[in-house]
Amino acid sequence: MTTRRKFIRSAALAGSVVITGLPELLKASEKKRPAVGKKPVVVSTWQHGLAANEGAWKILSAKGKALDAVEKGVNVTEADFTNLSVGLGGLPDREGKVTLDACIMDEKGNCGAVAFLERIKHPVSVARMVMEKTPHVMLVGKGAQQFALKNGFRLESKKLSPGARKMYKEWLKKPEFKPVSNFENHDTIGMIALDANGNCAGSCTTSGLAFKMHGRVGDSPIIGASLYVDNEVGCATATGVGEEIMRICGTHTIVELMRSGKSPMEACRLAIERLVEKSPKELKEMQVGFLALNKNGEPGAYSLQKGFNYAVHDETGNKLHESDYHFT
Ligand code: SD4
Repeated sequence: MTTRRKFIRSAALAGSVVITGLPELLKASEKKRPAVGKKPVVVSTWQHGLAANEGAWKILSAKGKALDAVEKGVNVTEADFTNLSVGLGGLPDREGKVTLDACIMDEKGNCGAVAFLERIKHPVSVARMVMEKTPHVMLVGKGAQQFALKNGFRLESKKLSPGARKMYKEWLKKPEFKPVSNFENHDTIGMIALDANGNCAGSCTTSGLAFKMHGRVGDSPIIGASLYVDNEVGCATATGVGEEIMRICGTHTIVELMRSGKSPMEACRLAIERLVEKSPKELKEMQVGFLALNKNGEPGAYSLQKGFNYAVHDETGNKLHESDYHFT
């Protein structure tokens, strides 16, 4: 028997307006719902998403779980020591320390996160362990590191990557903090996926804003800000200036907009508009990019500024797309 909840959901996914609960209309609306054709599919932020998607696709194409795909996918980016915005190769804070933030969420609403974590190569995998092995959602700093070490992770070197060392030295000549619009076309990686069984999951991992204050944590480990998954509706992830994303609980807002019938792109656009409307800050120099995926496997994105791109891998291949944006 179809419940009212399922009816609202199917109408929302079909992009139609819910007018009445008549059983006849209900059937018609369910028939009109687009075939769930594009699954599995994985979507991730920025150009580095292309390589990460390949990692995720190995799992998705073998009918594996979205949760495994979003962990293994972003592990590829975390392991790339030349990447200046994700993992231990990332740019440090103003004290020269690389501090990592990450989170993960599955189709059942389970979630885990780590923040302000030092010297661990795969923060997203520690986040998954927090989700699976503890009664908590988030561990931070020393406690997160101790938990990781107790659970088989290795303490890595304190040394900055060559690229990060060079940029940090440069920055020290005139040390002022200014969030940049986007950095060499890559930044935080957020990944969202729908697997062959129709389940969603997502992950997000970053070294955070370059040259931030020591102890600063952004949106990336915050469920509802950088990442949100609701298996009835879809999922969303975020990149950019975390302080702005947190202010509007960005990805939770997007998932709720999709629940009420908006397409992923519309939902991301409305969230960007909300952010512009609510922010007390001058946003012209800042970047925020939102990325969403609904249960039909339809992705969508929107950003504050030009330049945000995202990678989509489905059965037709792995391609980079440019996002539409607010400030023209
Ligand atoms: C943060 N959202 O720490 C992350 C990093 C990022 O542009 O995406 N920077 O705020």
